[in-house]
Amino acid sequence: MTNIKDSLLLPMGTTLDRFIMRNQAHFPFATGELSQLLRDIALASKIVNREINRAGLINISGSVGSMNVQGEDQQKLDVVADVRFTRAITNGGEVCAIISEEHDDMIDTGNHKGKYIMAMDPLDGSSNIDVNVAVGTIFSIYRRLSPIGTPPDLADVLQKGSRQVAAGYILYGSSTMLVYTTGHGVFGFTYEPSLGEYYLSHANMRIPATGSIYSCNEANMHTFPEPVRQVIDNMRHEGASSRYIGSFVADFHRNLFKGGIFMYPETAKSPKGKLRLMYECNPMAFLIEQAGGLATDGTRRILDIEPTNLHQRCPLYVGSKELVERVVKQYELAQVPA
Ligand code: P6P
Repeated sequence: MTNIKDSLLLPMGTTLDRFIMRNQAHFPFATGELSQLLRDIALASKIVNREINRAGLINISGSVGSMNVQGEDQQKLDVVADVRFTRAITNGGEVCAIISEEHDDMIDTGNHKGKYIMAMDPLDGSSNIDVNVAVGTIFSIYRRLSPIGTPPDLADVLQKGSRQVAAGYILYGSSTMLVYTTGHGVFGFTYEPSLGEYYLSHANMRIPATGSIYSCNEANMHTFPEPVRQVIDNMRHEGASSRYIGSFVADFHRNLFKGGIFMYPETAKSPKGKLRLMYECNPMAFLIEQAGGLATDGTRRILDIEPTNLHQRCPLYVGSKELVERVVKQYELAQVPA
């Protein structure tokens, strides 16, 4: 019996639902709404996961033939993911307003008694789906500022990242993982599709203090700011590896485990950087700081940036503390008058 117990009868572990319930006391104003909101996100991710896994079998890959607010070619699965998350979050009733990469304006969900705001990139890296590369969903959650029972306003959704109450991502990769924080550490859950459950697989995730991986699109190297080129040059001389999947969630997730730095500087093509503050940079900055890392735009902590536009972009350097500090140091040196 012992052998069977050692191998076949291992406990399945803690489900996401049970983990959320056990840690509800951590959540500010713990009256269950944030717990329910996290469950709603997990539910939507299970539906999107199923549709991504079938992408090659049903006519859901490729482009819609229209552009999103970013001027990017909208993929069918971008629209599918946006609808699935927006519908699940709206039906859940806890969120009064949503910002989505796929919508020009703030979405008023009609849940005016909802206490929360959500910003999301429903499917980041979606152009990679046709070639079976990992993609992800990124979400960021705030408490509303306007009185409960009234319609949400712009001030509710334009809050700086340090005011987030939760943030996370779902990585649809070789396995599907949901990684999130509520400000009490970072926790990773792996999806068991045969049971339709997320199970706690990585508790209190911490990024190594340094690393030997840098992630950037080296084709833009010649237009990177000098401080960034200096950091990359130094890492190359130290024997670092360049690893860039072109799917932010996947690059971020690898560096979280192995140590490293993801860089998307301002470039000639994206003079303010490419990644969006509200639903890419802020949530990942919250996560990385909770995991012991740092996130900056070169001169400012990402979480301190006061947003002025729903879809504003900013340069992003995020990852191991020692590596991000190198970028900050090089920018400080560049500021020193000759
Ligand atoms: P580039 C995907 O479109 C994305 O938003 C991120 O997932 C990824 O890190 C980045 O853009 C890739 O951009 O300019 O290197 O192709």
